[in-house]
Amino acid sequence: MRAKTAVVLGAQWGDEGKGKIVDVLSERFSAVARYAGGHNAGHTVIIGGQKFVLQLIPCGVLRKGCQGVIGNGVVLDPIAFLKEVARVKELGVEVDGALKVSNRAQVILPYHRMIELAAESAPGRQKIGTTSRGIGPAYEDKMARGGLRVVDLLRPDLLKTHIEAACAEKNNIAHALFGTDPLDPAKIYDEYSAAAEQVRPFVTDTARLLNGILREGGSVMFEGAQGTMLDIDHGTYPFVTSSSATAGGACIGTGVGPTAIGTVIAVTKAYVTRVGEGPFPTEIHEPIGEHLRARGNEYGAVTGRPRRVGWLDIPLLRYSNQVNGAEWLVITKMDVLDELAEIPICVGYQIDGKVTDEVPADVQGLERIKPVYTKLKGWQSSTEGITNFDKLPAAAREYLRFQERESGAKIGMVSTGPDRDQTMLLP
Ligand code: 2SA
Ligand code: MG
Repeated sequence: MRAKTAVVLGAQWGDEGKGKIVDVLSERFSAVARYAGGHNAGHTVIIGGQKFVLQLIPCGVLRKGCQGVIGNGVVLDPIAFLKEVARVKELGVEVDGALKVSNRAQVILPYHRMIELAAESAPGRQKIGTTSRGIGPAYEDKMARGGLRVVDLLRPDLLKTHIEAACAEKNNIAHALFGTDPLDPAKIYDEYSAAAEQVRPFVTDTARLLNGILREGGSVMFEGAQGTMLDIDHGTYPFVTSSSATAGGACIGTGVGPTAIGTVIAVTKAYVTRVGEGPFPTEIHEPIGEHLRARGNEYGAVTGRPRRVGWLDIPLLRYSNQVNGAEWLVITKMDVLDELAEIPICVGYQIDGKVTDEVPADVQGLERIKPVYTKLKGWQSSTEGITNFDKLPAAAREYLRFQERESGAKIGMVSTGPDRDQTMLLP
């Protein structure tokens, strides 16, 4: 992990504990950049008992002297952004100058949320179980070349005509398709032109900034949001988010070229969770799932939704390592398994009688998977806060080494609790 740049991302469906890991590693980096997603993310960091839940702001800003960047691949809700800035300032974090927003990032506007809410509840539409933040519709506009970028948010004349034209179109669509009441463009303009002035000091060409930092010998960490299986291309489509959560997204979403990527670190829970709809091969339907949910506090950091819980899935982890080119794994929430006598791990997929480790591309295929489990011995003692690998119970060490052998990536770090200090490096 000594490369000058590292991508830190989720290997599963998000909530792997990236926030904490980015925070721990940020000590070694001059800058931390978010490259995808928006305020649908919920990155939790606990420092000295104080809890920070960051949605848009990269976790690196919590470390004094670390430059935070919101890259062009992010969709930015200016109102949510300003609220979050105010919130972290209140907690004593220095933000001015330490946080920059890409002038090429896309802007989320109120009609994005309106359309998402309507579409999610419309009969005949596929319900994804989204976070209702307008993320999907904002990326739709980006790809359709009809979006508003931060650079244009800052030009009142452009902002006005954009909002008027967009409202005329979106109000019509939303009304025709979903019977939704129209939004008032004048009201939106007043609110967003005022917000734009407050966002202005943060805005810059962040690709230029990041490449400059690298040229001068500095180091950059790319902070992923959501997870590999929620990636728009590589995830369990259509039950995915609308951005490139995988490692390739770091280049696209920041304007730093692939030759500058030093290493990729995939964060994975010692088990698996997913929130929202969609296939989940190792999902637990027995009461033990409820135990893990409660023990691991598996509720959405942003929406409070209960997360679905499942056993560690090796084919999925291998798939994630492949798609991301991940060399390193970080295992989080080990301690949540402390009470179990034995721990099932999925080592293969049985589909229509045949065992494979290929992850099907289609939802139907994913839903036909019968996981092939192997059972490892539990350790039934507390691992919470242990910071030395040799002090872990033998069965816990074997659980980790098994993941390493089976997934083909090296475990660099294990987290044994939410605090910064509850972290161990592996020999
Ligand atoms: P969206 O809103 O368009 O991105 O939703 C599409 C799918 O992506 C999932 N998704 C997430 N899954 C896990 N964690 C996320 N962030 C928050 C958290 C979520 C929360 O950290 O807990 O508080 O509920 C996140 N963001 C998006 C989403 O569930 C859909 O399946
Ligand atoms: Mg989260």
